Amino acid sequence: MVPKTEKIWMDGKFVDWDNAKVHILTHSLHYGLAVFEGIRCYKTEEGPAVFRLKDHVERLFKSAHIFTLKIPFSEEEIFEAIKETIRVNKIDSCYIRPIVYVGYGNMGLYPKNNPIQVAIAVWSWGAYLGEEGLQRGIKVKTSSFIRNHVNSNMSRGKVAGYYVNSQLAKIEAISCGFDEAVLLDTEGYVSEGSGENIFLIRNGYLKTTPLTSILEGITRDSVITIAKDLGIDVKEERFTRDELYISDEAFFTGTAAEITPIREVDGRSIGQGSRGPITEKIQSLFFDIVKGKASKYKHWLDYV
Ligand code: PPE
Repeated sequence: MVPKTEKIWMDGKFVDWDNAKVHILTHSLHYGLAVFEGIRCYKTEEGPAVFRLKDHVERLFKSAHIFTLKIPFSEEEIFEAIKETIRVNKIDSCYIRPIVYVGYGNMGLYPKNNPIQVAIAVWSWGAYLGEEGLQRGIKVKTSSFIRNHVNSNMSRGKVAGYYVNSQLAKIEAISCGFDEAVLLDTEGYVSEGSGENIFLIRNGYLKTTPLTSILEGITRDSVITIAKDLGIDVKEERFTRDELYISDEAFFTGTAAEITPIREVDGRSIGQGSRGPITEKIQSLFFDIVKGKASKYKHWLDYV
């Protein structure tokens, strides 16, 4: 169960957690058109700080733009509402879920006459793929489900409907005894995890999927920056599943997943079959950054 907090922001007002309800004929619930964000706020010595808040709010508005949803608030209003939701709930580390959805009104596939509504919830969310996964790495299965074609679902938009494909992959992976799925794109190259971007490391350089069939991850972008700062070469190039099999190290990135090492893919161990040294170095700097311990990256933090 999601651990409750006190209040949820709904269309400009705070509502008690238990009363944060919508009508059963809410359009998005039936047809999957809702854009959302996943953001984390970390406890730091100077109080709670949100990681790359501006970038997340911008992506929310870009997602809405792609799907022609007109958000009835400005970017500044959503930015402030997120910070206010954290303050009101007196929480110093949390996951933040803003969602823009098509409300109750007409049914049928033309959403343009329905109200566009916005909600922001926060709750405490620990390691997405387990604390042990962060330390030791996880077991991944190449999914039998293919990532949506670039002209099917608009991968640049973080839209609810995108995640039906992800859930098919995740359910299959778990039922086969794995921790997570990696999906291939329509041409057979590696795209991303069900809710994460993916990186591999070979001969000291980092490789990650180019921004074609994947979500433009903010953690992915952070890792590229961190790696370059550490003097590690980064290639944004497509790669095959067998390149993953013979990589020295691999990891997933995402707001929820943070930086989760991959220790096995389809029954083949990756490197030593545990978290690799370069992954550990990047992961450790990432956690220092989000916890406000790396002054060079303070501009990525927004104090609540
Ligand atoms: N790809 C997908 C498909 C994805 O859902 C995410 C985030 C990413 C890449 C990484 O993006 P970023 O968070 O900007 O680094 N997935 C979100 C939803 C997870 C969930 O289960 O809900 C997240 O990590 O918040």
